[in-house]
Amino acid sequence: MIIKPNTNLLPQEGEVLFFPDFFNFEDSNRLFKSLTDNIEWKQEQIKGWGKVNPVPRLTAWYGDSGKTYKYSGISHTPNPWTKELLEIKNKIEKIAKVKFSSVLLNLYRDGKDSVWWHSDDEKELGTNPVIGSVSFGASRTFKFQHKEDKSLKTQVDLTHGSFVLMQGETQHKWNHAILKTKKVLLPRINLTFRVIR
Ligand SMILES: O=C(O)CCC(=O)C(=O)O
Ligand SMILES: [Mn+2]
Repeated sequence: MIIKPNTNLLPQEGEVLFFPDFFNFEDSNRLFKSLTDNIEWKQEQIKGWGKVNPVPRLTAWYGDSGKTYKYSGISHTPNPWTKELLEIKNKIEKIAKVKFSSVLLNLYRDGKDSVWWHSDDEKELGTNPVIGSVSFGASRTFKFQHKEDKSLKTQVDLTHGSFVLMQGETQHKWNHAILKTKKVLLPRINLTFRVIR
């Protein structure tokens, strides 16, 4: 499917705008390599049903000092912004028209890594949060499903250098996921920029 930049992927209740090739190929390659090498990637553990399991991806948290954030039961204290992260943040803020205070990074080592159905509706993000999502590396399918009417679904392939802006009621009305796939053998990095109140 060819998607026009700046059109809403959701049929109702929320806005998800997709910008493929937001970063050109050369910048995308450079940023993918420097994030792979220089971010402090961590293997977090997640507790549930009396068990402790590794989160199925590596993660890192960067942002303004003093903004801690709970995600999947884990409390994160951010690392300070790096030059590359500020470069990405400055570029997407021109479109998002907000100042992001933090970023959660995910490194999916291959198709076995994933993020299960959820929405980013933690109270620290406030009502109708604006979330800017940037992807580098292997393409992965980003799926949406409406929280009440589960027959409402949509999806988009998040390609190298693409940008997704999620806003309005998106996080309150829709869940999203990156599901496991046998087809992807290469790594992907995703950055979700957030405004923590
Ligand atoms: O990897 C992605 O594109 C999505 C990541 C995500 O939903 C999250 O970290 O909250
Ligand atoms: Mn999310």
